[in-house]
Amino acid sequence: MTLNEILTSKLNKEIKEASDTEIYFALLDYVKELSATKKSTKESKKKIYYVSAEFLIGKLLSNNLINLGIYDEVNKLLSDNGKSLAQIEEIEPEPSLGNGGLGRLAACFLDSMASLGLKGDGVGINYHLGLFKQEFENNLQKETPNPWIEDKSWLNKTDVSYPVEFGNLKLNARMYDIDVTGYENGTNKLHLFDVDSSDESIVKDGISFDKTDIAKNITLFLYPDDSDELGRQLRIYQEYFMVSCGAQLIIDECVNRGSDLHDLYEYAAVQINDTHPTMIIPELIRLLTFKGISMDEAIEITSKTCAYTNHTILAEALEKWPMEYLEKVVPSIVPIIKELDKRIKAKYKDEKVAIIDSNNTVHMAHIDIHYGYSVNGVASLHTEILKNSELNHFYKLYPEKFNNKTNGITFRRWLLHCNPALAALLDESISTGYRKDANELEKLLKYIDDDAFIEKLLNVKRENKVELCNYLKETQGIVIDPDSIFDTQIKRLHEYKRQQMNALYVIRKYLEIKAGAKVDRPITIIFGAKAAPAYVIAKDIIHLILCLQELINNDPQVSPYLKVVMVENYNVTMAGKLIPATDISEQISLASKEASGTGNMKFMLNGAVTLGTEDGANVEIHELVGDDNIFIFGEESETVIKHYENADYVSKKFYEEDETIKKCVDFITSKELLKIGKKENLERLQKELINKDWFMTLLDFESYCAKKEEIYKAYEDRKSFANKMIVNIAKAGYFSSDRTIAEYNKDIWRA
Ligand code: 26Q
Repeated sequence: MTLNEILTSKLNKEIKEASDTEIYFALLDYVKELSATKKSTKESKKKIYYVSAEFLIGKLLSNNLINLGIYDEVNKLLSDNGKSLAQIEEIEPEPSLGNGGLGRLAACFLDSMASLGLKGDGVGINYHLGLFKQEFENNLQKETPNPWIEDKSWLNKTDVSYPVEFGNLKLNARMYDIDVTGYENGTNKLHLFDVDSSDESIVKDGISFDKTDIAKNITLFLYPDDSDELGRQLRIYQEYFMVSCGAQLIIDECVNRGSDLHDLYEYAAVQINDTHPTMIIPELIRLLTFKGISMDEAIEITSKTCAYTNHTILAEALEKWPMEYLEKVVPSIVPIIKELDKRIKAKYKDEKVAIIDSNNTVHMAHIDIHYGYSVNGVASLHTEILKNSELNHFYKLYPEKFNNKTNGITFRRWLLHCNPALAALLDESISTGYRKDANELEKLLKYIDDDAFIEKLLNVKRENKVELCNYLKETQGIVIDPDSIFDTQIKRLHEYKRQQMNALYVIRKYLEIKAGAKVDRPITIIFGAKAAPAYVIAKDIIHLILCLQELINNDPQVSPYLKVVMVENYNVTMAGKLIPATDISEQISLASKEASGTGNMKFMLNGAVTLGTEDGANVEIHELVGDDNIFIFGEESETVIKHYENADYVSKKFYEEDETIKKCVDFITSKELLKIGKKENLERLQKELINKDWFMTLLDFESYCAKKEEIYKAYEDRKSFANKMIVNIAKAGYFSSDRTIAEYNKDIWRA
């Protein structure tokens, strides 16, 4: 049957006659049927289980069409019938099953495992409402639920179900599967666990709900507000729910494939994505002993099966649970955690490596490190910091376990799908080999100084900017100039990522323009960020940015030269629109704090030039592109770490001694901003910057502003800037998640 015949028969009418929604559901159906037929190019005894509380998969239709090799055909068929695939994509809801980097990484990894033909499935939770949807009201963030599951969706309901026992209740879990299509390869699965008793109607007034009714709420939200005790306990319910189902699934599948469980590690590799799935270690041990295996052997088998990835060194993000919570919520694994702790205490006297500390708090990462066979960081600087400072005590015990796996991104989504114009230019310039082997992008280097190519590349960028302008005008009513510089910072709102530093630059520029300074070319500074609902200062930073947006964009003296855009509800879909249109990629975290970053890689691949600190994977980008093709500023991680050790950074000194800094910080509570914004929020933020500034914004502010002026100036030499874009694209091959996954497989999984 031709594609036309298939769709027509599913629609029961001609494509021309069908609505976009009908076509979306017909395609959904067809993609599911087709993906079920795809077999992997490889066979192996071992299967990888990537266990993660987050899978930020984004919309799937186009991604699947690309991976199945039918994108062009579908696109053409639809446009021949007067329909637009882009329009149809708008109908698909975005599942927001992740917060940011860690969840998006898990999604890229699933894509790469399938694309490399590895047997590797995801295990997670089927959150009905995922992460909240962000709305702006009175220049403040407001959270609302984001339902994404429709009668027909990418989820396939299965008959697989497992009992999960908590202290005070027993739930019956059901498995739902989403197909993960490989690029010209087989299909893997993302297994998402859920309960039939889940009840969205308990959500009232924004995103608040009864936190005690576990049977109804356990799969409602991703990381519910954990500012209170019940929220934290709900997180433990969720985590155990996920890993108990995962462990039961793994054992069932391995037995079906021939394991006698004594050899489980030959059939399964379990990757623990940050500490959230840590309880899979005691749970596997519990289930193995239940099957008659001795405690000693169960511990050994589990240790040879599980590997741990660390994504953060921020103290507040390292999970520690009071023993009394675990006793209440997950009593069946408490004796095992105590046994694991006892064995460590017998071997090592150092309190710092204990699983249960003297306050009776359980350190989840310590379980992973002692009882997993691999510990990896996500960029070289990050891994070095883990080895030499954060986890140094463990590194001394187990140097052989530590390894680095620099993050990566899937080029299927972050180039082929989001930037078809650039992909087409690459196809015609270096042919299509880069689609399978990202290193072939290096062939682009021969176009340096090639005027004809440069013109085409700049045209692609301009077209993408125009497209974004149209989109922002339609959806948010914001008018921006495609000939301005698009300078973009999109990521979760966190003080260490320093959106506040960028906002202070905006103030500085505004004041300069007000004072009569000339700007050669208009600048558009774009932000996109969600703040955790309970993170007060992060929400104050959003408030400041929104107030600046209102002030500046409505000031006729300034807005022709400077515009601020804060996009609402920043998500994967929005990232796909912003990244191809960006000239300057803001990666300005305080050195040592951003484990890796992956947005930095997406921007680079799409021909944006980085303005950044020597942090996370920026360091590796810098090494690859060289000094001329990146704009680096700020103190380096060693200096920063020393400041923390010596506790000698005093932001107030910078505020008092630097006139420009003082002016910019003072402006936060100027009469202009107070007219627009809320005094309480703006004052709180200002005080925080003057009296604490934990992430040293004022320390780097001068060098940031100077570099920003330098990159804006460099932009004016269009040819030389285009050469920088070329080098960035050409060197991005290293950051393909296919490379990352190949390394995980070679060094850790060995599947
Ligand atoms: C922990 C305890 C209690 C409540 C919440 C959490 C929690 C939730 C989410 C801790 C961490 C996260 C997410 C972390 C994350 O996204 N880290 C990012 O991971 C990316 C992929 O490796 C890196 O590129 C980023 O640098 C890192 O910030």
